[in-house]
Amino acid sequence: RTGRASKGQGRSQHSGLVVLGTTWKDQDEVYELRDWTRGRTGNAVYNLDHGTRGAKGTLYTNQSDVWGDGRNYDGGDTTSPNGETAAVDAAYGLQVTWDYYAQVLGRKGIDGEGRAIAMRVHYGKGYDNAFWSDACFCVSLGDGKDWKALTTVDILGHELSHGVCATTAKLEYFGESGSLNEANSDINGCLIEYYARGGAGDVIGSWGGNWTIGEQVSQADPPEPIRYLYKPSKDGYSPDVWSKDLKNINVHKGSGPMNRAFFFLSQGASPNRQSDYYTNLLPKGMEGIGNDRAARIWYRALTHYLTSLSGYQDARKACVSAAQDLYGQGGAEEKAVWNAFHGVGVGT
Ligand code: ASN
Ligand code: ZN
Repeated sequence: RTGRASKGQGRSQHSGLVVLGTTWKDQDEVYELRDWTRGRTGNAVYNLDHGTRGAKGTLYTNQSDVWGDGRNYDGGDTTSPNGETAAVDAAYGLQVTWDYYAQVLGRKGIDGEGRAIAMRVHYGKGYDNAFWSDACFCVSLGDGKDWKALTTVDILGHELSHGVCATTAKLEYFGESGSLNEANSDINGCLIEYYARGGAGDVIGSWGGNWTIGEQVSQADPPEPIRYLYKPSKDGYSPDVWSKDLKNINVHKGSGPMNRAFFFLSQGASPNRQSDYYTNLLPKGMEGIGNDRAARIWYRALTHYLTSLSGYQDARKACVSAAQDLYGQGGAEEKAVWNAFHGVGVGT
């Protein structure tokens, strides 16, 4: 390593003021947006400056250890070509994802062995998406056009969790396995947002964790999330319940029933709650087991039982086995798993 680990101050767009792991380079007298406390060779953030090529782009450096301006970059904002603020959000989202995997799930980084991650911001022009790539072990982030900069905690947690899946179950990105791959990313994206902010965000638009993805990048008023885990069909496309047709739909929609099963597993379902949070498939409702236990069950299923072509039935069996391994046979956790899958039409 060259340079000394430092703690910078970040002024993010989506997460307020944050502390960032940075590096002071004595010989160049600059700070780098590289975090030696996470990632064997330092997790780092790079500027693609609206390009789409080049393995990494330019590493962010700064004269001071204060980064970004905290502005709200609406989609289509072209005044921030090299804007550091997107880099702050990218660095922060990676940090909290890294810490969630370490502290909640006992996993060392994305690949399990602490391999460093590159975050590439300002990908393309008005690019309205974000994506993970196995080839570069990196995440690429657009500035958005219809959406705001795609650098929120839930979206970064989603993309980085594709890297976790790629180094564990390796769920193939089509059919039911692809839907489970997407669900793994949505589930962990939400859990990471809760981990970072606590649980006060149930109401869309308020600060805190919630069971939607992408509510912060919406430019609508009130905000319209990209996906709803508690009731996937609220997006107008995704099914709430499994069916045999599911294997033929887009993986970002086929993820719906698994997302909802996970919501029930964590939060339960009660006939007394608003109908969006309930299903007639669970006429008496069910008890949830909370985020941490649900997270550990899903993660054990992903790392010990699911394989590249697993589908929904396999996911149910995997979660039952994982719950038994972690919490004992016939316990409340195992029961919650059976109920949660039953609530989306998988198993009895
Ligand atoms: N943001 C999308 C995802 O992570 C990008 C894609 O469809 N590949 O699933
Ligand atoms: Zn995805």
